[in-house]
Amino acid sequence: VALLACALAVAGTVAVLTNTATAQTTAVLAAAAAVEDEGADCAVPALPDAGSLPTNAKLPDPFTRIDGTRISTIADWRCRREEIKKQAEKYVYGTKPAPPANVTGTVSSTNITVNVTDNGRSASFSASVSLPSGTGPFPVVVVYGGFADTATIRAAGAAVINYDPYSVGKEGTGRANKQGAFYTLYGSTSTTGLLQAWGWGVSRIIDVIAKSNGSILRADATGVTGCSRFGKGAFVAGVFDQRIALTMPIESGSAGVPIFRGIPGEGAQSLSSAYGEQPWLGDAFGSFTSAPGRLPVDTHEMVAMVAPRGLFIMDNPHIANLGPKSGSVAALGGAEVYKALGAGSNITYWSDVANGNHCANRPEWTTPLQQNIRKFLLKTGNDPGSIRIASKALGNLAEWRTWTTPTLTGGGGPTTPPPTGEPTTPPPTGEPTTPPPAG
Ligand code: MCU
Repeated sequence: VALLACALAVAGTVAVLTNTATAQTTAVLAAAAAVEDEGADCAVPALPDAGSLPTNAKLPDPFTRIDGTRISTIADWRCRREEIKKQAEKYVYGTKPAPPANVTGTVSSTNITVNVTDNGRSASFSASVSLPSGTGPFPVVVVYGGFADTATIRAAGAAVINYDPYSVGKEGTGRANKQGAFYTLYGSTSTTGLLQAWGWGVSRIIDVIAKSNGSILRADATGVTGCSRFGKGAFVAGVFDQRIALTMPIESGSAGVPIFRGIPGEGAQSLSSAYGEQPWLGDAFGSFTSAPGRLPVDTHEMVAMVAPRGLFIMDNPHIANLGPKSGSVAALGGAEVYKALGAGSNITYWSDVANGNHCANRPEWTTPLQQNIRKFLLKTGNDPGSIRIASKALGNLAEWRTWTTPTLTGGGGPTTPPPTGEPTTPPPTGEPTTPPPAG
């Protein structure tokens, strides 16, 4: 029933604006990294088993290392981020394998094929490509399952790759019988969940684009988006591949952006429901569904892992099951890391929308969608991000943290924005704008 509702919702009309931006030269803000994981060389302490973790009812401090010390420089973030990555893999999503031994494929103006060999096994998948008008090579937005405003994406000047995540990780299987290209390579009993597997597929698409001759698609400017379960997936793709320049989850709900600890009484899908519905999360998350306070990480740190790259979180304040208040707390918490890295203007969280239908195409998002594509993919714009939370779906970060946001010194952090690229408008202060409730 939910899927049918989603399918009907995307069929709605789309407000399309034409990109009128001129090709001004703008310093590149928060260029994506050239590699999937810039911190792969960082030493991360051994992580305890799930059963011996302490309880912390509040959101863990993103700035405090596993050894208890706090980071003090922007450059320190690179290896702190690697700690969060390892925790997120071990306790939440499952391991994302290191880049495979061999990735080949083809890119045409209508299709992309991906062949991967790793672990002595091979698997393939493909996806269709829709180019915008104009002359390439074009930046790419990988759209999961068709759930996004693809007309606006193309009108803004980016190509759309129509990615079927189920070709990489199927739904409807038990946890011990996972299927799809990822599990062909890494085993049907892999404890890695579908969200991570789907993101792995996006990473392999980027590998193929990078190895192509670059005349059709650009590998240095990839976006990713999707709605609902595919919003969960798009979020996780951006968290675990630092080559992704723009991450755009839509109405992701539990197991997506909202804090796992969850605002009591909000009515969000429970963790046990999300964990049990499909093997989206890693198998290890089963220990935490009724004890999220024992998680040493929460989703504000997944938001932080995307920093300082572009992040545009779209949320729906009208469906309590999506946990939009818990989503706002994740965004506000993660935005503290963006600010500490000097990239506060690179995150947008937007739940101030009128239409309550799940996965509807929304006129409110057309302009910020275009602005984000220009800024992070085409690199022809520099509009600051904004935090626009519908007042009825506003959570209170202050109730969720005991930590303060440090002033990190120095530059030279991973993908740090160059000082010349600073926007002229002040970045969001973290104080959400709360427009009057719509209707
Ligand atoms: C919000 O995403 C999911 C939700 O977690 C599921 O419980 C429901 O069945 O499907 C939603 C969805 O993916 O809708 C398209």
